[in-house]
Amino acid sequence: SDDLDINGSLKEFFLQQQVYRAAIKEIKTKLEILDEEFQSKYDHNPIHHMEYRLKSPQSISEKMQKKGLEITAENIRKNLTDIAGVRVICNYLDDINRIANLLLRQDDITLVRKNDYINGPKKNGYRSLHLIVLVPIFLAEKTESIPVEIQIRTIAMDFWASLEHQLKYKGQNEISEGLRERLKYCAESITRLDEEMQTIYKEIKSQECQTL
Ligand code: 0O2
Repeated sequence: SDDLDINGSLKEFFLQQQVYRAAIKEIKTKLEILDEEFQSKYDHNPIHHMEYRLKSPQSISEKMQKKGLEITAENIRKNLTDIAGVRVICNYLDDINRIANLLLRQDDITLVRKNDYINGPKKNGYRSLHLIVLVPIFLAEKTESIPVEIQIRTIAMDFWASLEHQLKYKGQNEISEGLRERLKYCAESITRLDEEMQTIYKEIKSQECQTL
């Protein structure tokens, strides 16, 4: 019947989606375990919250077109490393590297690429730590290494990135040079806030240690 007449590549695409969803679950669980350990050992949660997304078929095909590649299951798998996306929003600046390093030292995680937009922010002021990692997914008949893009940032960086993303995509026109400068200035103010909040946190913690 028509219902069973799924064409080969579409079927493969749905099967792929399932492994990308599994990869998100694996990363999510690993990060939750680390966060819970920190909570019980140090009474501190490095992670404020996490967000997850599977790239939509429409954005997959847009990105493939931009790269000038034919849309086949194999090409997608080989060329797109951000189909599975996890965003980790941390409380403090130091939590970002702490979380990244603890994840990367796990035996089954392979780092493919690290983009440190915190030590080297983008020209527009964007800051975040981006990791592309491979995580093994154990299926019935084989094991697949699946790429996941992990964006790690503070609450403050996330606030800026969310609003900047909306402004960029909402407006019909290009953002003027003057407004771009002002957005960048906001990003710099946020950097100072993040540093100050980190310092305040450390001072409070060290006072607590002295009174114990
Ligand atoms: P979406 O909708 O978030 O998925 P790539 O473009 O991924 O092949 P690149 O340049 O290495 O290659 O990627 P990058 O810059 O490391 O990471 C891309 C993702 O980071 C973007 O995903 C955004 O989520 C985020 N990002 C990067 N730059 C900016 C920025 O200037 N502002 C904001 N708000 N977010 C940014 P996508 O695919 O663009 O979109």
